[in-house]
Amino acid sequence: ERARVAPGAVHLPDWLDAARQRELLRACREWARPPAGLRTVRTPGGGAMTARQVCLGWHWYPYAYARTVADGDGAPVKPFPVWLGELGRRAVSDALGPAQAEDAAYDIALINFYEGDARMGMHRDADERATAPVVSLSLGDACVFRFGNTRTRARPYTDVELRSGDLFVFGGASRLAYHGVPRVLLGTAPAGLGLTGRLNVTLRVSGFPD
Ligand code: MD3
Ligand code: FE
Repeated sequence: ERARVAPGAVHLPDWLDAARQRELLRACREWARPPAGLRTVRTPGGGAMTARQVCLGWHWYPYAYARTVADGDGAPVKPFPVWLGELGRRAVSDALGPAQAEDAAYDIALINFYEGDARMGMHRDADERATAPVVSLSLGDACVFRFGNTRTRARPYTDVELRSGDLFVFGGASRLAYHGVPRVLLGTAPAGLGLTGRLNVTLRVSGFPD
């Protein structure tokens, strides 16, 4: 059942059926291959993200976007497929209504692979220029997703369990809220999927010129 976690933040559990989850996983595994494949993201402070990432359309590195894998093998970033943009608009339409989906031209996908004790600290996604909703799709092991507020990475926040197949859309006032993944619930992936660990796909509108 759908749940509105905050204004503009809508959770639709089990939005992708088992067959669509398998299709999306298969695509993610192809995108993860080099060149411009899965990489470890290093932060300017000398740390590294524990989730590994691959990007489509635009390559994210802390804290900007580029067309090549500036912090990896230097290859051009893989193209953002048309079908993924259609999936994004369908997601926004189902979560927020068709009017919100109309001119959402999705052109960035960030795919995070969580293995072992990978997590993601509280942060805001503020490197895009457009204000269109962010679409999040989860595959594999469930996680604790922490949805915070727009002022501080600390409380108040709401913890929500995200499971394989879940859709979460973050628009309006929620677009700039702090959020993170304090833990992955290892071994909770659906038996038929063939994934150990967790994978999250976010779709974004860059607002950058081509
Ligand atoms: C709320 N990913 O890629 S998905 C990220 O599960 C990111 O890998 C997490 O945070 C993950 O930046 C969380 C939920 C999510 C994604 C983007 C958001 C929540 C968001 C952007 C704005 C507000
Ligand atoms: Fe984020």
